[in-house]
Amino acid sequence: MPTPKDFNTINKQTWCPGCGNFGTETALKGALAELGLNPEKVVFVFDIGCCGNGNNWYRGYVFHSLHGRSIPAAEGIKMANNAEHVIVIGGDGGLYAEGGNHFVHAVRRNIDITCIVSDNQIYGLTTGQASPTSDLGLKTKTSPEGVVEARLQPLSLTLAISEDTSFVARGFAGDAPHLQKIIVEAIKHKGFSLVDVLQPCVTFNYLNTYDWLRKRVYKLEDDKNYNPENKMLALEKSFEWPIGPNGEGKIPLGIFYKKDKKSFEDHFPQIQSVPLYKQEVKVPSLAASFKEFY
Ligand SMILES: Cc1ncc(C[n+]2csc(CCOP(=O)(O)OP(=O)(O)O)c2C)c(N)n1
Ligand SMILES: [Mg+2]
Repeated sequence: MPTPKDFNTINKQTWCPGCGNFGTETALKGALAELGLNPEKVVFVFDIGCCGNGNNWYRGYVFHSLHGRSIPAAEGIKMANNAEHVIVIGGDGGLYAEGGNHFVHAVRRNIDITCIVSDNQIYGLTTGQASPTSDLGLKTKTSPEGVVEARLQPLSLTLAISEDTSFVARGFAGDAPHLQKIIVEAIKHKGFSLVDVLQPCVTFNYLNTYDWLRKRVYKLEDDKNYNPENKMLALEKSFEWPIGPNGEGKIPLGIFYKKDKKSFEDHFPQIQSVPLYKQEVKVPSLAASFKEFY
């Protein structure tokens, strides 16, 4: 049986003490071990950012992409080898801003990738600029008077993208056991799964701290009437977010929406029994065509 430690490398993390990435790492490695997966069955595709630096501390097949380009890399990997689990780990900047276009189309495509967003509501690695999920009024290096743009609601966006949105969830890095349960379900889910993780950035985001989040989060599943198959209810819940100068309001956590749908790679009969990378590729000789240009 694999253990979370099997996913460790010999390197030591350089995240700031208390960084939310530690909670997410504990939950994700715990989820993989709980699912009985060995490192050679998993491909981690990291975006750029503090979260992306995890590429040094996760054992498995690991790819470190460009900023905002982790999703297309992951899609290519999944199509080349649909037998393995592909997990994207990126930031709110990389996945909702620079890579927002790729994110939208991967959701629409419903390709079988687990997408874990380290949502610290700021650009961490570049030392604190506003991101699409920064709260109104947050003072950063790019918003010295406070953010004036409306916050992107990533869960609402994902639910609204198309009929093929199939798994939308949110966890909190300060509650790793709960986050682990969500990630287990996300990895088991066939199709694109979003796990937005609220992750305090203890160095640059002075507003959305562990205390601030702890006071506001609650679990959807605590309400026995919550039905994660009801898309309109999920959409309504996805807009719940604290507003106003004192951050009045609550933040739901858990699986907002889940629906079984055919995933992108399942539409291709050619790769159902043998993954593409194992198939013999017959490359026709181009010599005759090139002769025309001699
Ligand atoms: C195409 C491109 N644009 C900008 C950068 C500079 N850059 C590196 S990390 C980063 C911010 C990362 O923020 P986020 O994605 O939220 O990750 P975090 O560091 O917060 O985990 C930026 C803008 C880059 N490396 N590549
Ligand atoms: Mg960030």
